[in-house]
Amino acid sequence: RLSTEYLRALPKAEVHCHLEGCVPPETARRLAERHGVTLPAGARDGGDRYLFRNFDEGLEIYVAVSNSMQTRDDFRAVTYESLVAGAAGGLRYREIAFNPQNHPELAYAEMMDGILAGAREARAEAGVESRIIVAINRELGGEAALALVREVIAHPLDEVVAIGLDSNELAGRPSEFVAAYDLAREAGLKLTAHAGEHGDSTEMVECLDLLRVDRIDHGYAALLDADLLSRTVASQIPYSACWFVDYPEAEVEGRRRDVAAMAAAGLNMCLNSDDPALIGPEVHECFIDAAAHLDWDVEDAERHALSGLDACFADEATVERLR
Ligand code: ES4
Ligand code: ZN
Repeated sequence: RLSTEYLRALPKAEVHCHLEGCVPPETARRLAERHGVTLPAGARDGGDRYLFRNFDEGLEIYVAVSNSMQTRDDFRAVTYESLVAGAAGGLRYREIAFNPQNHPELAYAEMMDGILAGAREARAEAGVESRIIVAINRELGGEAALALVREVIAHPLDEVVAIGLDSNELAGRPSEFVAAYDLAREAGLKLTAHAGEHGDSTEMVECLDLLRVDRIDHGYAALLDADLLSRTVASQIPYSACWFVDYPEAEVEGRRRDVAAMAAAGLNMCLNSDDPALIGPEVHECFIDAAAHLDWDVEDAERHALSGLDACFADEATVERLR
């Protein structure tokens, strides 16, 4: 059995991690107090853990924590601290998604400036590389998404590599976002989207056929759709799977089974933390738990640890340097 020291030190890359899900409760409470934001009880009463029983409650905390990040320096500090925390567990590369629409009090350029400053500090001090995904909140609809993509394009930045689509999968079908994805693609951005975690495989097919995504975030519903499964095994489009779920133990077991089945089916899959502070485990803890449950040997561990680099949207020279 692989030791935790080995798995912690192993250089790892991940591509599915939400910035606002990287804020520890103590930091969230400090920011909320500073800016006069009321956090839900689950963010106030759990000490060093967030307390929630299902995805909706988790998302409610996520949005409240997002609302507590209101200045350029809040973004700088959260980005810096989250990357350093990852690097302490062997993280070498992270693609960070964030939701500008959940921070209406701050201009896009200011948020980005803070995030990129934090990323630069973490790169210099902890040797962790990063890129940014601007994530669309699907609950706010296609028009707002299009406006967001226009804003992204108006502020071109080398570190901003892609757009994503997240928040409640049951609140907005991918087909609503065709115009936003077309515009982003024309501007040279890469495309990813959450699908097949809470929604069914038809949403994943829409992501492939209508949004023409370069990657699928989650995607467990492919296991229930033989056509989609064989299609994506053949295409080898990357899936960014997440090892832990945020709610009861039964669902964690189900997730472990899904991830194991995806790998066994031959999908091009990498392992990610999703929301390390909100859910609890950092990326190295995902690897420690996965190694134990999937009975990895050294070869398996090394392959999984860098599979995020096969799925990532950084330039080739950066990827080669990290390999
Ligand atoms: C998220 Cl796991 C997940 N799914 C959708 N939206 C999200 N935002 C933060 N974490
Ligand atoms: Zn996610």
